[in-house]
Amino acid sequence: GPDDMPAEIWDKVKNHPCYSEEAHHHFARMHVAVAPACNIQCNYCNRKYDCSNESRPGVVSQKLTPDQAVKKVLAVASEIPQMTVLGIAGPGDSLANPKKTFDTMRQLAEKAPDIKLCLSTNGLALPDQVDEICKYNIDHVTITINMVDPAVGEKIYPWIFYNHKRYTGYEAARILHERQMLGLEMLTARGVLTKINSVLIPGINDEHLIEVNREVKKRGAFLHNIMPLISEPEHGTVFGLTGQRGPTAQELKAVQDACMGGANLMRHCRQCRADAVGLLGEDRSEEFTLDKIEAME
Ligand code: CLF
Ligand code: SF4
Repeated sequence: GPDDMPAEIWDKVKNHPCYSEEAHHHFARMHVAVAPACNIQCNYCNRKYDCSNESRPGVVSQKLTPDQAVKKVLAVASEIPQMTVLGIAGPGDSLANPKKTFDTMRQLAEKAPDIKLCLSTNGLALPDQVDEICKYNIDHVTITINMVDPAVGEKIYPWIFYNHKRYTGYEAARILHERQMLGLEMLTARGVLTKINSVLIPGINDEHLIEVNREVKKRGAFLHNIMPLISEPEHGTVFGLTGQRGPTAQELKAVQDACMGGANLMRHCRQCRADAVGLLGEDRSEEFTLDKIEAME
């Protein structure tokens, strides 16, 4: 609340439904699915569906061009006055699609300056994009960080695509880890508020997430959102095929409790889809499909 943080930070969180538990009862966010490509592979992801780093896996969102996305945001903003935040969270990785993501953000910064801009990324491309992020006043960035040790990381990420080259195994996880830490430090230095998402994968990073919490706190992360792996074998992810299960509610709570006293925890995440519209936990995306928006004009 306003009593335990500096005024300029409170100003950024007070009407952001993900960054403030209180705000999520009153303010809505929307996502536009402008970012189809991804530059890494997570073992819990199936590319046919939304990025499960930020969004509910197993959902197919309607992909938009930047111009269609801007139209949609302006239409939603005029229908839902509580809509304060626009996020880009897939269906792939926002920063693996920099032209589409920043074209959307640039237009919105001009046409809808009151809407806060937010994005979510796996962090691999982040250090190269910090200047662009600051240029359009994107002051909320989520990085999905599932490990701070490449030996854990290689069980989660089979490969990354970086500097025109594919890396696998330990080396892939080491590069991803270094880029995530560097990106987080750079955002903190520029005053961008950061949230860290971690996917809790029983038997792989459950105990390790305490160390993740410690390391991201040290680098200035504002919030840590520990989310349960949603394992859906029918969607054919690697973890689905190996029988990797998600955590029980008690296991999730135990890891969150073990992290108390470290970076502040977000506990009200609803694992939104990449084209979500409305209050957290509410889904009004069907009211704002492209054909309906065109009919509103
Ligand atoms: Fe979207 Fe994410 Fe921004 Fe929020 S969602 S990009 S920070 S505006 Fe929020 Fe949804 Fe959880 Fe994400 S409840 S999945 S944390
Ligand atoms: Fe899938 Fe997201 Fe991982 Fe990319 S970052 S592989 S879209 S879960």
